[in-house]
Amino acid sequence: MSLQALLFDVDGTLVDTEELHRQAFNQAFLDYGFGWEWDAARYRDLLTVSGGTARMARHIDTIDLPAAEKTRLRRLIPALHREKTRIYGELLGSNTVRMRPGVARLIKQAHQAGLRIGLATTSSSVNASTLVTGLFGPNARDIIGAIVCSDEVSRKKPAPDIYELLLSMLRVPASAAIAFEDSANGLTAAKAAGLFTVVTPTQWTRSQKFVDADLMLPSLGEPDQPLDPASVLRIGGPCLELAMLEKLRSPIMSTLKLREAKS
Ligand code: XBP
Ligand code: MG
Repeated sequence: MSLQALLFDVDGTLVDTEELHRQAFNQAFLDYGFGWEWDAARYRDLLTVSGGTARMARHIDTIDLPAAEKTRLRRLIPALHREKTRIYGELLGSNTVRMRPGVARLIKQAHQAGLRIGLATTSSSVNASTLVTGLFGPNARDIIGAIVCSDEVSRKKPAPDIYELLLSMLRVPASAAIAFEDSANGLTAAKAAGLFTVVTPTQWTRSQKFVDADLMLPSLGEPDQPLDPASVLRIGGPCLELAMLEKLRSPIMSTLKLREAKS
């Protein structure tokens, strides 16, 4: 079935925002008088947990405190996450956030070719709408056909729910769409939804395992920011173009990839 939609994860794929999230978490901890500071290494570990509230719960689980104190702190998570989200919104407003290499170019190519574009994020809807308006302007929804956020599904990534809902909102079968992700949880979610998935990790997720990625690239590249020789060989050009995707996702290419992986 011909390609009808491109589905992008947000944090780490559309834009590299995890540093701003990390700063927002740390500022919220400070505002609450907690002596917690997530440095880059700690945040990289905690990013294996999807969703800020679950991430904070995991942190509480790992610190050495009496059970009653942990219970008290867990009760504060919703308020703490609202504070973090407020601060993150301010950081989005005071920092220039650009799409990762090749993303704006590929979305434009796809939109002009009549494909539908969807966003699927584990982040909260208030973050996603602030970001999308900042990136695509007031007419963002002319380009982005649907956005699904964590608060709209019962199970976050790595469950497929977010991608299944996005596909149904775009009225596209999984066989006619391609997902773009940066994390192992996101890849698992997309594959469980039956999607051909391109993974472009960031410094925050590079050490994660991407076992069944259909295509791994450092980024989507740009004509003036060509990819590394191995990636160029894999996709047949200096950066990922819409025209390449049809061929790359064909069953023949998948078989060849399988053979390459086994050799
Ligand atoms: C990334 C996440 C989010 C953000 C933090 O989402 O896992 O939790 O790190 O945002 P995705 P929240 O890569 O799926 O876009 O604090 O709002 O969860
Ligand atoms: Mg992500």
